[in-house]
Amino acid sequence: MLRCKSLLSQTINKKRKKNKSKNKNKNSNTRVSKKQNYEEEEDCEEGFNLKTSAAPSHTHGVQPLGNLYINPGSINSRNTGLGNLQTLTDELVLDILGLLGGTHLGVLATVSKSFYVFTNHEPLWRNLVLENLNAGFLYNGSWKSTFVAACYPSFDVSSVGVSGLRVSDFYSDYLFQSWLCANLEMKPEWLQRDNIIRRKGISVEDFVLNFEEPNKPVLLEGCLDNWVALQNWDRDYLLRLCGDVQFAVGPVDMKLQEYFRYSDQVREERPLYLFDPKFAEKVPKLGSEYEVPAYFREDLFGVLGNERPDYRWIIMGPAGSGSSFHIDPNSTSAWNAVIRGSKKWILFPPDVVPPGVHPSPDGAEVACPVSIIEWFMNFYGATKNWEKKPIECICKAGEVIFVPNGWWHLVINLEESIAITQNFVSRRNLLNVLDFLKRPNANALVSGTRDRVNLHDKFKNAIETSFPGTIDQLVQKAEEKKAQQKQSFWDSVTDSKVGAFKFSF
Ligand SMILES: O=C(O)CCC(=O)C(=O)O
Repeated sequence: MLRCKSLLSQTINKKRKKNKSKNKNKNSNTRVSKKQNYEEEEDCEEGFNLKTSAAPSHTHGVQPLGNLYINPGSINSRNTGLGNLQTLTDELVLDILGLLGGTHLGVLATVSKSFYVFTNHEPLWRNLVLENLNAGFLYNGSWKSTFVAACYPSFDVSSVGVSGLRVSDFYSDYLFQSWLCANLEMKPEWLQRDNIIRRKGISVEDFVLNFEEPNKPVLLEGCLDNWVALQNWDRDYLLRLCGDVQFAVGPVDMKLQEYFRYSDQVREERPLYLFDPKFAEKVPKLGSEYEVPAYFREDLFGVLGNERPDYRWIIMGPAGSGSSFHIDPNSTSAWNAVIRGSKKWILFPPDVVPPGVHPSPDGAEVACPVSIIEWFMNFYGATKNWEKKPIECICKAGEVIFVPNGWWHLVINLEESIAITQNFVSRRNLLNVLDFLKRPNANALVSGTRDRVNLHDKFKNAIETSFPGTIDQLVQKAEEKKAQQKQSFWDSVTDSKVGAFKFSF
């Protein structure tokens, strides 16, 4: 195997040079020409830049499938090394390998170059770690070595290079794309559009009238100026305060110090994100070092006391982490305050499903690209011609974004970031939330609480008790507004003077 490694890397180096000179003179828009110079180059064609950090990239030399056709005489060792399994798609091969434990993956890796590449696919090892080592693990440069170090402490993982062997003739779009998405920098054109309304120092009435009532996003500046968190919350402070406290990180709990160890080393397509709804109970000082901005103080779920669904989260993650397209839970609105770092936001109104996003008819599930960066690569361009342009911005430390209910949103951290977000229900949104909680599939839709089916009745009763008559008043107001809207529509279509469309037979 070692002899093999040195031969292979020579071949790769030669090929890399050849491809580079070819590409310079070509302006094809196929996937192949975009990506063929991927191997540890800083720049890809067409403005793609690869990350420059020293973290290993675990490519094993996988090339996009199109390169097979421009490398005459090349045989795809992906197929020869899989034997009869070669007819399966890459996803299926990986699904099957996902059923195996670490030992069997390790044995299979010795079967052929193809099995070596597939069994070293990092997400397989990530799943093994997250599923089997949820009592704690120390990230060790790669998920595979993390798993091996935890399961076989006597084995010296440092003796095996983390980036592993390189295979010269393995072609797979699926595996290549996974590697590319983990290593791609955000393109400047993905960050340029900034069309959100920004406001500083507006009154609560102004906010309600111009943004909350019409359900429109706004970026608020200057309203965190007196937050202690804005002064204090950096890594050193947080490590001193709660370095050994466990926070929710994806499907596992991790000590903050271990999460930072992971996020310092990691370079993967979907970095684990620290997103903890119980942070203020775990570390009360964190809860006391910020306050809800005046615009969002009416929070009617509060009437449920301890039975309210999860509503506040501390969020931390490295560059590239974030939240893929979703609508916020239970039809609530939200605010998100950046304390450190910066976040790119893309928001679509409730009646526009973003490109590349496919919600199920009942809204309970959403199919979307594997990662945020994949969405940018494959779908961001489509928003240029989309019927309703998204609202976009970069939200920086000290700024807060208001996310109105029902809006689709995607967020990616442009640098290591720390934020607080809260979801809330005010009078402006109460009827929407009650309607949502009453849907026939509430059991699948409602989230953040165990008692999903009964939440509607509990909430409605608690509101009736704390604010008698409020729901009736809101219903009446909503009906009046609807009637008014109907009226003004008919006024406009029947009044030829206003120049609107007029019926004629
Ligand atoms: O990653 C983030 O900061 C955004 C979080 C978010 O979208 C949400 O809480 O709904």
